[in-house]
Amino acid sequence: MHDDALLNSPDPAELDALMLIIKSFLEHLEYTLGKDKYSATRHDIFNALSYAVRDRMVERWLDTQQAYYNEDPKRVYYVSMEFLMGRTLENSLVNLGLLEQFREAMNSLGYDLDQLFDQEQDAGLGNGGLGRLAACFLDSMATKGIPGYGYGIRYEYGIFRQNIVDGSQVEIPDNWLRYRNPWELDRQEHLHPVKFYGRVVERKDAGGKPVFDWVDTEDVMAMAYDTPTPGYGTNTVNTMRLWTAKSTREFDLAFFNEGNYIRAVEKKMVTENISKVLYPADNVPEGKELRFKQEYFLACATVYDVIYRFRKTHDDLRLLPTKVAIQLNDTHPALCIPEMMRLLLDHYRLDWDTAWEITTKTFAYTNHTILPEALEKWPVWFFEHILPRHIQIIYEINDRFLAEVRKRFPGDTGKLQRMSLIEEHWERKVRMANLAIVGSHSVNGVAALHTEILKESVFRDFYEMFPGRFNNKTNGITQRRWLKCANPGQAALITDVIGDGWVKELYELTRLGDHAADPAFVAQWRQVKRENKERLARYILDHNCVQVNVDSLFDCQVKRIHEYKRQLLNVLHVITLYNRIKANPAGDFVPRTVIFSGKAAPAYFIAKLVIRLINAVGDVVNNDPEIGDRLKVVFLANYSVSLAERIFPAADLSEQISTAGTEASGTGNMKFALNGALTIGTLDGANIEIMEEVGRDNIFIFGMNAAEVEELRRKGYNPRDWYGRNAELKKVLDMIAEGRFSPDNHDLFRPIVDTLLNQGDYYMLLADYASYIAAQEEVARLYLDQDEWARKAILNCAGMGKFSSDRTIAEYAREIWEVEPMEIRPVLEFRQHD
Ligand code: 4GP
Repeated sequence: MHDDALLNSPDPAELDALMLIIKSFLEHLEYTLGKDKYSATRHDIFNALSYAVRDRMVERWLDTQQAYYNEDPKRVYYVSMEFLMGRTLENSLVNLGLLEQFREAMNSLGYDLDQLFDQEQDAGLGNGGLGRLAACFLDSMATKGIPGYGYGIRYEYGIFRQNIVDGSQVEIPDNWLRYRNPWELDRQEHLHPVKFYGRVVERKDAGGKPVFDWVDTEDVMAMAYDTPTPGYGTNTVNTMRLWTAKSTREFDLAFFNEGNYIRAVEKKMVTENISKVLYPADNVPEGKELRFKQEYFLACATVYDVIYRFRKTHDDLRLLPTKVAIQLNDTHPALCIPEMMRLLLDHYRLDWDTAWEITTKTFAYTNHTILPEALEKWPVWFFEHILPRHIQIIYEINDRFLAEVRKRFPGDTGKLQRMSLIEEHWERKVRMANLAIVGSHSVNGVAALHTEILKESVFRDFYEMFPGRFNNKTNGITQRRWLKCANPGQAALITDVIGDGWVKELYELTRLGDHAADPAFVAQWRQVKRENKERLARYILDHNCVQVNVDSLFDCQVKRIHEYKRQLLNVLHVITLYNRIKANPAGDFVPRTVIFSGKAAPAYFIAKLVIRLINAVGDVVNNDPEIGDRLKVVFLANYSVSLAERIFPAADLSEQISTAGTEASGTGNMKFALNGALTIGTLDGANIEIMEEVGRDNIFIFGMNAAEVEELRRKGYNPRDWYGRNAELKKVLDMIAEGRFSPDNHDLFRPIVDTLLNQGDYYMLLADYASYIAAQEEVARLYLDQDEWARKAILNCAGMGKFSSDRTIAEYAREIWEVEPMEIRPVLEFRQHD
């Protein structure tokens, strides 16, 4: 043990605090884990430390829950099929204000805290932007003192691990709970039944009113696991409650009595499958029965819990909307709407109008994508088979709603067809977005442009009918995780000049602008960036065996692999650069390291082929001695929150190059700019608002805007025109098509070129190519002036105030939820917690 630091500590109170931490850690190591210094692994040390941290969180957590119980504020429920939390230890220490104490305590025992952080497995219970947004929102709700809860599913397997084998993505199951999850507490007492299948029997009650009994169901139990979510610089610790599926009985007695023990156990296993695995698709629905059951499982357990909690202190359900706001994170949890109706009608026996008013005043819906293929629709027969009572309720909602539409727009049958909750094609389907809009009092998009597109095209009919329902809430990110923890060098530098107010109020960063002209500050800024790049370069060498030049421009595109995000356009640029160097080997080129990272949905053929192409291009470029370190291409495997935390701080250039009108918002764009990268991007999603904040001179904008994309599509877009007109582009596409990057299989990448030349190039890469290349030339020119580049990077960071999720949450709280922040004071009395 190295206890010198401890012994030298001058302040007795501090010494006490350190001793308590050490005691708590050692007790957990011994009593919780049953280990001593001989048997403890690094992971045991991590777990014991995490328990010691959790203990400190639990005190404030109970205080917070007690205060909610006593003061009965309006509560917010953020319901989401995904929470992409990443790691928890460092963030908790930072939010609790205990980082330095724990660092010192662990140091005195001979442990390096940063190394222990790396022991933690990511909680990867999400695919991408939508799930990560939910995680940032939990941080901001607690920080802003909003009485909030996250409700989701505790998948046993989160998003798959991505390995790259011979250039291709290979998916490995993510068994994240194998080494225990020290942050959660199981709540055996919160066990709610969830029904499936069966049939509905109609009868009359004593007063002659119809009663609907849902009978002969197969039931699954939903069991709660709670994770405390602490705010920064407050006593508030909120709850994320995740449901896990348990069979109703340990054994199915019918089988058991027949002596069929194995069948009995099998049945139990099948039931528990519901919470087994996260569906790994981003921005597209998975039309599988199991996914449908997962969505209902979440809806049913959550609505039950919300009403149960409300009824602990209230009898009159009509008051529910004054005490409860439920935000639906996309349509995935939209079954909450008919589920609440079912409880209010069938269980609490309210009349339809009262139940409907309570429901619509309680729910609000956020849309996260306008890709038409991404709007969820479930076959009516799934409902008839699995949720027979819910489809009756949905029909009734629809009948009443369409009657209103008819009244407002007489004779407009097109409108009726488009707005109906039921799509009447050969397979009848329930349109979940229509259900979510009709059943909510608020519908929001996640960036200004996105909301305009919702109002003007995707949901135009609904906007005409309910103009007041639509509103925008531009996304944000938490600066605690994405700057303070991820980039301690830059965070410290900023704090040196403007103080640390930015950690709670990101608009404070505006004051950084004054320092952009200070040469000493610019030099320090460049130094921090360089150290971050060195760190990433070491990671790349360790994981990809590629030595990159830290003086080169780190050009990064990290996000899910999707055609609309156009990683392929970036590859076309890389090959263009390669050709230019090859054509002029003695020329002067600004050296670049192009970094890609991201997962493709396992069934998404073209996206996986793009990963292969990136790696294949890397093989050629990285091993060409004539190219040297002027160009390198690396694909970092297994993009995750913790890998993102390494990449953002080291980036010079942020690639946000989706076809205008396709990316709802993006949040990676914000993380990059906050970490001092310049953006090259289209006028899409939140890029537009980033441009407004940082100034047109400090961002590289290229390509068509959303209106121009529409216009070209209307006129008729022929990608071959662009191919024929641009010799460099033609050469690049020919090289891919002819197998220049796949010498052993010449046709390997032909499908990629086919999507562009023979299948219409839906995302219009070819139309934007020339403008993209020109913008990249401008990037390279600016990079030659390192001080000027750094100055612009500082101005980017200074302009990020708007993009804190604290601002976003404050807007939701004020404009949608109508909840007030609440201060939590420590209480000492016996804590009562639900
Ligand atoms: C994503 C959007 O693609 C992204 O633009 C947005 O920033 C994010 O949601 C958060 O709002 N959508 C998804 C999805 O992740 O699965 O639909």
